[in-house]
Amino acid sequence: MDDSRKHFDTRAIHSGESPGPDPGSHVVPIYQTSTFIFDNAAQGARRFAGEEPGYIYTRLGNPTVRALEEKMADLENGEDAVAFGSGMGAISAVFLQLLSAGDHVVSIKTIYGCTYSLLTGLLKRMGIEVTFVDGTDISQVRDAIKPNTRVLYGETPANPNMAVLDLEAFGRVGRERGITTVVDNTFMSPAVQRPLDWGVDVVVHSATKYLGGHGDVIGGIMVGSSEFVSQVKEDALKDVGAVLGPFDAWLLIRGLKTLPLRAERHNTNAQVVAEFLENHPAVSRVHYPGLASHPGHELSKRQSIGGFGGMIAFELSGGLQAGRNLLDSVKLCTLAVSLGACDTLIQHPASMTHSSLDEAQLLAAGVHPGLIRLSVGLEHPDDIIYDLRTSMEGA
Ligand code: LCS
Repeated sequence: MDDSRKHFDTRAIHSGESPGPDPGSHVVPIYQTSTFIFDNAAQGARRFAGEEPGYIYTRLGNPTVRALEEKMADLENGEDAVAFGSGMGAISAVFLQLLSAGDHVVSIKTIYGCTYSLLTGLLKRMGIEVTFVDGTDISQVRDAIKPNTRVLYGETPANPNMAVLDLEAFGRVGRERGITTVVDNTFMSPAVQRPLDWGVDVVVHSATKYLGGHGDVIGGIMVGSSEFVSQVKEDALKDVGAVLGPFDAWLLIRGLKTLPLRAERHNTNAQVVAEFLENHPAVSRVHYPGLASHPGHELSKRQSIGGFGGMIAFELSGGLQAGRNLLDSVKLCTLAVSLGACDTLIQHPASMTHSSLDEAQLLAAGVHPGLIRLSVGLEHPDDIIYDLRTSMEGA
């Protein structure tokens, strides 16, 4: 690494924050405008022809959105980034950019419910085929590759069962076979895990989660090579149009400045809560990579930074009904989907985030019907534990 390169915590605050045309602003201004004025007709023509830099129209680029993209490219150690109106906007754009009718995707089997339904619904209808494999066994990824495979898709830790994918091995398989590897880094954020460092080609995010960090914005980000990012901007963003608005970009820039601090607290809180759950008699199984009992613990220790993230999944000995009772009893934890917010969120994947999968698909994807998912927030851990314990014990 270049010695002059600043620490991650410093870059989260300073990257992408160049003053631009308004040198008096301490923070990046919100350029809340749909279009940009040309000095004259010739300049407009030059900008459209790509002969002169400068903004044209916010769907094609906006200074506030650009500041976010520069910050995220830096934090993920990528060459460039492009922002979207949602995580699904980013994921669908990447698939649309990389795939044509007749192509094949190898995806790990446990992924966010809408990514699963995108692959098995819309993309299937467009003539794209998918094979789902158990990503914890990298030989399954390799063996599923066909001559028409164009994308290897992974998510780690997986939503919702926290299965861990070996990023280095995944990137290597892609490189050996000349296939683009794409990894969803939503569950960790670049404060905890940087897939590009392990040889993965493209990172996608639901920026809605840890990047924003406050549960007040929907957004998406894709990070990769400058060449791929400019292709996506030219095709899958410009012509499909899932753009991020300037105000939402500004909220994400603001959130990112405290990502390193928030990640530290999410990590330590989740570790303590996972240990509490593992030792509670009402809990039959805890899925958290920070626990020695997790099959991906050693791997996660190697490929994550400073902890194991804020997401936990667990099963109760009383099964689905006990889980429903818990969701209805909690008082501090918020009963809501999404994750990565300041408060602790609790939800039931089979009937909520992954309800687009039928029972057989859920089982095949490794999602237990009674699984409860917890996004551990920034509250004092004793208060989170108190709420969970009293709710599980029916107090
Ligand atoms: N990738 C992952 C891993 C996700 O968890 C989500 C949303 C997305 C992509 C899509 O991002 P969005 O378009 O919502 O910004 N996950 C959700 C969840 O687990 N609960 O609610 C949404």
